[in-house]
Amino acid sequence: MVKKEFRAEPFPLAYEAKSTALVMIDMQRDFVEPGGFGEALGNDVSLVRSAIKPCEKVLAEARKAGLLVIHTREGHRADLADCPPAKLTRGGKTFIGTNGPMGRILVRGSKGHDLIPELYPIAGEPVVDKPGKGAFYQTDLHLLLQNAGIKTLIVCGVTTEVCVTTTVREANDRGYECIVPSDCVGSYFPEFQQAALAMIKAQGAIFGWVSDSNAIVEGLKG
Ligand code: C5J
Repeated sequence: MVKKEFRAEPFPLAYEAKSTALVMIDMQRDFVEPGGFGEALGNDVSLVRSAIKPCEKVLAEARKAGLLVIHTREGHRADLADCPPAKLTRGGKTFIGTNGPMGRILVRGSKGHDLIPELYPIAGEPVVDKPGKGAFYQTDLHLLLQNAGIKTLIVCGVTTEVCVTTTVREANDRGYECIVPSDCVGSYFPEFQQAALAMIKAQGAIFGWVSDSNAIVEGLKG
């Protein structure tokens, strides 16, 4: 057994490459490119785009180290039958399923629903389509991870306080150890970014560890 470790807070996280996966959460055009869902909600997408380069670095190293890499996409069926009606209208406005500059917002198959070219999956990397914020909710992610013998997750993507931390909480309850590189996750709200990361590692890693892209790359090279 080859145990290595990642530098992290609140303490280093031991891991084995063969039981570690990189999970790239929702790096979709709708969230990180101008004209998508994120911007339709009134957000400045430049704040989440800062995660792209660090994610590229971690993704390249994970591929080199032979880690299982899984990508997720948030989105719905074209008829929105899998979208709770309560989510369709928020604050008197409708976003999900309406037409945006990149097609129907958060609808599978639209341009905005696609993953950004910088972090596009390569052959053999599963893409998990999720109808909710958490990547385990109504998906086969747990099954894929269990069948591959995965115990540790490196979780990157957007947005930190919504889909990333929802997924980390779900993963923690299912027995996975999660490490989140702080520069590989992004939020439209700097104060939420900071608070979400602080919550993960609080109370002796209450639901995970926080690190950064350099520490992950160093750990993988180890
Ligand atoms: C949101 C996500 N923020 N991927 N989705 O609605 O974080």
